[in-house]
Parts: sequence; C-alpha cells; structure tokens
Amino acid sequence: MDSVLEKRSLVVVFLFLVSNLAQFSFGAVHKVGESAGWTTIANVDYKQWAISKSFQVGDIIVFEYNSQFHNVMRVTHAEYKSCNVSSPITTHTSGNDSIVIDTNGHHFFVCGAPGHCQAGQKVDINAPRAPRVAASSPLGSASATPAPPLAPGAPAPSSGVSLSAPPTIPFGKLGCMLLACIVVGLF
Ligand SMILES: [Cu+2]
Repeated sequence: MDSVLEKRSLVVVFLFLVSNLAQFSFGAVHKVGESAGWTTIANVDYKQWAISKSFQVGDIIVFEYNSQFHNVMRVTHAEYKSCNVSSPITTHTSGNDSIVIDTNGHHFFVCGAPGHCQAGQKVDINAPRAPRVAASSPLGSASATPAPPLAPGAPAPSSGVSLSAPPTIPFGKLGCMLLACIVVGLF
C-alpha cells in the first residue's frame, strides 16, 4: 500500500517537473523551410516562410540541409541584402544546426555556397520586441524633435552574435537531473 502511494506521489512530482520543463526550458522549434529544409532546389520562399511564423527569444531555429552543398552563415543586414558571405558573424556546417534566438530583433542567415544566397537561400528571422505603446508626442514640441529612442527594424545593439545558452538552459539541466533521479528511484 505504502509503496503504491509513494509511486503515485512520485508520478505526480514527475508530471509536475515535466510540465515545468516544457514551460520554461524550451522555446518553440522552427524548422526553416519545413519539410523542404534549407535548400535551393525546392524553390522555398524563405521570406514568406519567416513572415508566416512568430519568433520569440528562446525559440530554436533548425536548419536541415545536405552539408556537402550548403551551410548556414549568420550575417549583418547589409550582407544579407547584398549576399556578401565573406565575413559572416557565425558559420554552421553540421547539416542539422539548431540556433537559439537569444536576442530580439532581426537575425539574418544565408547559405555561403556560391550563388545560393542570390538564388534565394536566405532568411530573416525577426523576433520583435513586445509591442510598444505608441508614443504620443506632445503637440507643442515643434522644435528639434529628438530622435526616436527605438527605431523599428533596427538591428539589435549587440551585433556580435553570442551562441551562449539562454538562462533557461541551466534550469533545464537541473530539471533533467532531477527527472533522472526520480526515474532511477522509480525503477
Ligand atoms: Cu546552399
């Protein structure tokens, strides 16, 4: 009897932890190009794909591709527009790259293979800031209007990309360890 109750309570704890992990540790996972992946041969409209999605900080962007032919380069907005792949911020080549969106704003990715970016293998992942309240400018301020503090669409101030784990990951690891302990205890 006791052991059954014990197991039941453990299951409750287990479910509680799982729900917490799901809530706090993992952002949404977006596979670029869906089933087509990251490629030039399927004529995927990556711009349209990105527009149809809603990205948030903590989300994971997955690039799946044949690493013989493609790669993933994070570049600046200017490089994205001109398909300049000579000095990427970061380069990924595994063929199955998961990139965590760690800052608000635009994240520009292109394929570095010759001609691929020009052929449309480029994507703009935008994780917008929370909608701001429209600033109602005072009517009398006709003199020297100050520059808007937050230009929409401006790249995030930290142009240097950091692939450091988001703060939720340590919790996830702790949670996983706890789960492991519980599972070991159960069986
Ligand atoms: Cu490519």
